[in-house]
Amino acid sequence: MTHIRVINPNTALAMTAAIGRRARAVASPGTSVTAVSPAMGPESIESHYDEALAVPGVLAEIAAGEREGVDAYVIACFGDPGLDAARELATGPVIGVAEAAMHAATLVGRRFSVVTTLARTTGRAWELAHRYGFGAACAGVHACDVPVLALEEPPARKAVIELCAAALERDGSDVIVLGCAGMADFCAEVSRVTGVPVIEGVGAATRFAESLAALGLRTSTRGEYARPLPKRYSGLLRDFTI
Ligand code: 2AL
Repeated sequence: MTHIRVINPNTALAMTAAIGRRARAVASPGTSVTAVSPAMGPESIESHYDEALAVPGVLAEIAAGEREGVDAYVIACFGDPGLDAARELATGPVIGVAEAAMHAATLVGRRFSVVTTLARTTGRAWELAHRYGFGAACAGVHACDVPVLALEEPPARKAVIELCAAALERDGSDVIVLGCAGMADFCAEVSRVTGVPVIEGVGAATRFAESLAALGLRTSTRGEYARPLPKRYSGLLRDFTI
């Protein structure tokens, strides 16, 4: 059995449960999925401040997963918070949902449009597209201006669907990437309405994580992703001492 831990970096437990349901719905029969939220951190992530302060909780969950023998991890927030640091700590692969969604999008189309939450998060999505090598494939990043925790309310779904249709027209794109882990449930409906492949990163990252684990592939420890050097951490971070 391959054990994949899906970490929702925010502390909204209803969202963690929905993310877990989505990951389990796509996982292979030989994969067990546990979905967790950090014990500390912001209830939603929609600024650089939120993102920075979500990372210690994410790393604590990676450390806990290592003690339990988890095989691979998914970081289920579209900013991929703490991804590099998580790779330094984890033995098995760690996949971010933005990274997974953008990779998947370029396997099924030529150019993708990202539809995300608040306008202030679009810069981060662009930054990640460039970082992962998809600057040319990313045709646009569009904000529906619905905060993360309001995505569960009925008007949000309509706003996201309408924006996805408009984004395809405006960008001349052929694939939609949903830019928030809280949109995972929207995937089938957006696909039905728009007629194009719609990628939500939780499912894509879960499948990539189990594929890598099945192939026996781990993060390279040669160079940048080697284990962090032991040193003293003080104050509130003293428990992070390696
Ligand atoms: C996210 C996400 O995926 N989870 C969260 O709290 N914020 N991303 C976003 N663009 O708002």
